[in-house]
Amino acid sequence: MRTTRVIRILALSALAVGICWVGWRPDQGIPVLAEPQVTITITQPDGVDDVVGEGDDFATTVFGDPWDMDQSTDIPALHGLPNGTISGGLLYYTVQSNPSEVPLLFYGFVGAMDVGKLGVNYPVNTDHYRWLSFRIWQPEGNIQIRWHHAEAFDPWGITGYLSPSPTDGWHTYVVDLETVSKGRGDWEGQVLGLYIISSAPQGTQVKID
Ligand SMILES: [Ca+2]
Ligand SMILES: [Ca+2]
Repeated sequence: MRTTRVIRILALSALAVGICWVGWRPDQGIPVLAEPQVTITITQPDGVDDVVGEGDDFATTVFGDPWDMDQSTDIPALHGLPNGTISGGLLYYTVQSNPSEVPLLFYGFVGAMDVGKLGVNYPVNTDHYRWLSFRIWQPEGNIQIRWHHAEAFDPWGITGYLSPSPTDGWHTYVVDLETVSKGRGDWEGQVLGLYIISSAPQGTQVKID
């Protein structure tokens, strides 16, 4: 779903306003007219039922396929989530004895053919993409984001537990990966692997929209 007033899609996005400004200085001796000051009043958007366009979302821009959990190809590397399924626009999984790792972007296998939507083929430029937003239903436990800088586990980084802690109901997290509290590493350089980590008691069922 591409609603924009309420963030529903899973997206790693750039939030940047680029301003290109070209100026010049007139040659001396050429008169310059003084323009009266102009006051601009913005009447729309006014904060009521506003709809704004989507930003530059990594999966949409790079893969042409947003992480909206509408296709099985959204999370192709479900080997990291053996009980995961995608159905009806949602990703479902059940936490096992270890935390569940949702591979939004899998870095690839060293020594194997790198084919398809792998991080080694399509790394995330952290100078451009820094916000991760996702809607998740996880009744308890904790959630972290982990990333990898090579076609291997090392080097890697991870956030601290996201706030607020998950509760019984849907919640949309919007994480600034550059400034969020880290458990290790920094959001920098090229990122080849990106995971959502669900820590919860074994048997906890989780949904991501
Ligand atoms: Ca999709
Ligand atoms: Ca969805």
